[in-house]
Amino acid sequence: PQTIHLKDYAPFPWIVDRVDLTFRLSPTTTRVLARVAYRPNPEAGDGPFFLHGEDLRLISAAIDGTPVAPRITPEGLTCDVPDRAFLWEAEVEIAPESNTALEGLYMSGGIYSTQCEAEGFRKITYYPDRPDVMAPFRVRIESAAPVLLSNGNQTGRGDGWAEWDDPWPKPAYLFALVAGDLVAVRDRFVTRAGREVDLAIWVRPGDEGKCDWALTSLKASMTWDEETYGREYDLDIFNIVAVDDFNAGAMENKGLNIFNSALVLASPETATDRDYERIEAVIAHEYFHNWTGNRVTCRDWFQLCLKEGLTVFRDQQFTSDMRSAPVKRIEDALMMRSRQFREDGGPLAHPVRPEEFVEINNFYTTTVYDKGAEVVSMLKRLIGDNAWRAGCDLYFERHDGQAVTIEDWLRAFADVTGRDLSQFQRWYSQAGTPRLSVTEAWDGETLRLTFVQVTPPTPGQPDKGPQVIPLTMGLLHPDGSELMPSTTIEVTEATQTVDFDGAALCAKQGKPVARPVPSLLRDFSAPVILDRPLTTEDRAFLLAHDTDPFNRWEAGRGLAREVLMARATGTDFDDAAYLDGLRAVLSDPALDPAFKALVLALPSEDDLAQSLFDAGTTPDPAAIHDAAEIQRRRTAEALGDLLAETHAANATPGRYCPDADQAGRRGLANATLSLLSRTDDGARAAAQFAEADNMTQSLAALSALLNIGRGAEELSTFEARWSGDRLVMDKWFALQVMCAAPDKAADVARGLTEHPAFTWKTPNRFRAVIGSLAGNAAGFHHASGAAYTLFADWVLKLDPINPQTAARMSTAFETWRRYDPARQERIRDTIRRIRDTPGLSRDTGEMVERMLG
Ligand code: HT7
Ligand code: ZN
Repeated sequence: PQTIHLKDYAPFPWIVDRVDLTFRLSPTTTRVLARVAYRPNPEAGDGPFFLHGEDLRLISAAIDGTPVAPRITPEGLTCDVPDRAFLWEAEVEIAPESNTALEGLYMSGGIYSTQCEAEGFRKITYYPDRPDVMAPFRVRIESAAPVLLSNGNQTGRGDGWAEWDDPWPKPAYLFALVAGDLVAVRDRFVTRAGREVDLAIWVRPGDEGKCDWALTSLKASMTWDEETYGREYDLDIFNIVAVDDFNAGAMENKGLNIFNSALVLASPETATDRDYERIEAVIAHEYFHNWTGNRVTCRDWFQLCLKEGLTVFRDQQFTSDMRSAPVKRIEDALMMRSRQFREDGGPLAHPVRPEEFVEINNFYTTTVYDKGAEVVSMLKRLIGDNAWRAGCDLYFERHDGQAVTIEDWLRAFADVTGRDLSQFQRWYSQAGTPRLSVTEAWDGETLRLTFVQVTPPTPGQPDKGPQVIPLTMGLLHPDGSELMPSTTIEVTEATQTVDFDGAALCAKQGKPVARPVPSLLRDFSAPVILDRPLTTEDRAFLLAHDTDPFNRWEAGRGLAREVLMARATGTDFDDAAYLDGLRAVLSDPALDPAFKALVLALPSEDDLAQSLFDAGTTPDPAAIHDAAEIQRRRTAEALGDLLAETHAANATPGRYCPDADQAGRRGLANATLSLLSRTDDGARAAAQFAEADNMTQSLAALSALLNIGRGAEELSTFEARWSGDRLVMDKWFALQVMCAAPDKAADVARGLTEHPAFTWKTPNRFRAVIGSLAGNAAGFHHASGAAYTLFADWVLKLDPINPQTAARMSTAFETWRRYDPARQERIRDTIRRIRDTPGLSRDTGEMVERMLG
């Protein structure tokens, strides 16, 4: 397969002035007629007239009405064309019903739907399917289906047809069409400028009652983007459609967002608090793309982080504003460390802006999205809020309607601030997580911090230069008070020292002179690994006194980690400081329940495996699992009464509402319930399951029971009640695999693949069973190797049907080099088995080659 390089970028030699598409829909023989007005691009060099096209049956092609005979290959066609403006017409035939890859035009539960990002439009018609070719689209849909939707505004509707006009030039990846038997839940939004926008959420009949939250979230997003960034909506209609078969979470097609139904539909009985929060965030994310992605788009797919990193950053800001900012920051840091650091430290590491790819779908990664958002966040932190807003305004004003690059993005901020951002740009070009080591020296007066930054080699990048690390920090007096306001220092050198006049700071606060205690990387101000020798006492001190919520949580996390790492490696360790810390946090009435729940949660087993590996120890997944289980029991025994009180006080915060306050209280109650089950034999969990009137409490109770090896009866009750609800049943499938004991996980998953409701071609169901197996760390890495085999068998079965999802699944093996020789050999043989399978897709092929290195 061909590797595409960023350095080879060249503009398309023609400009597209207009696209007119007519669809005659049929499940097996849809006809697509394209009329496209081309003219030579004066800013591009010469080149062949090449149009992308895959799996299309060309019926006819003509230029200015004269039939032509293009040369067709599996990737597209070339044709001799005049050196002037001309009208291209082509008719093709496609079969949406047999499109199981879910790219292009496909059918999901009888509904026609499209997914064109990144390169799906080429499965609909012959076209320059690249993001820098932008054009206005008009669409005519002919079909007996009752609902016919496309981008933009509807301009005509008759019996069996509808016409749509999108006036905003867009790349083909933002094209969308939906047709089928759908019902709308409607609302209206008036923009700041007075534009009246009809909002509609389209769902399968019967799901109308589950759209309120998505609509509420959409209106909140529209208001927030006006207030925070001055960005308004620009069409008269905003449609969202929920479909069941979807490779990802959602898609920001212009004026017609298409969503995985799991990220739209919610009712208290069927969705958890976590689902509500995700729906709110993803609705916002796709809406925010209207400016960051659609109005200003990417020149090429190497620039993907330009829209995704920025839009994730914007949705994170939105969630912080709607809910708790500290809790959101901790959750984002957890996500970075568990997923992105893992990717950055393994064979799939790549820069936020990659420089080569085989299959672009493989680069919709946590590095591009989440590290991309962290890079945006650092930029804002470095230049300050006012310059941030001015730079964004300039970026939108300068590039509206254009397809641009990271250089264009950074230039807006360099121009606004006069700053040289060339070193900052390394965050986009260098892969790997910087490790920042800090040492302290105190001479009775001055506190000297010495920073050393190293970014380890990653595939194709042996040497790295130092990066600009914004390090937000504070200093605490040993009596627990703050000695100075939080400040951000810029670490830019490989080795750098910073001095603080500790004596003067103490004197200024009227305190006796004493060695200050630094609180570093507050608010997780940069995506780095902070290497800092802290004692248990230091951690306990910071947990008790730090005013930065992130670092307070971090200190508690550090205490938990040292206990678990010691236990997992067979070292004696006193957990008194950890338990005292938990006691203090749980008893503090001033702390947010959601924050308490985060402190109570142990680091995940995968996280611990990575920490041990980073510390030079080979992780043993079984020992890590046992260490965590033992600690949960010990915590339950030591804190029993306090946990019980906390559960009782928070479990039923009133009539169900998905807001942050109630969700935080339920989250805390459920964290305590899980611990209490270790000592009450599941009595409270069984009672909660029996009484729960919402999915959050029902599922948490079931999970608590399954985690202690009980809950068989409740599982059956749950199945009987929810067998008709596909989204709830996904939870039922996933929970059983996630909570299975390590030696049973593969068998549980295998058993579920034989369940009549295991509709494996639906990505949500596949992920619920097979994806969850990889999420059960001790089960996945069980020494028998049974889970590796089962997992690979299913990836191989899915691959010819849906390569995109299969490739993504295969990344479960990316950590294989962490483990002992026996496991390494097993996993390597499994990856090789996948690689050597005849007919393997380009998607999965690229992933396994990269993992083998
Ligand atoms: N921009 C979208 C990314 C995407 C995608 C969505 C659905 C199916 C396949 C997809 N491939 C890429 C979603 C987003 O980030 O907003
Ligand atoms: Zn996005």
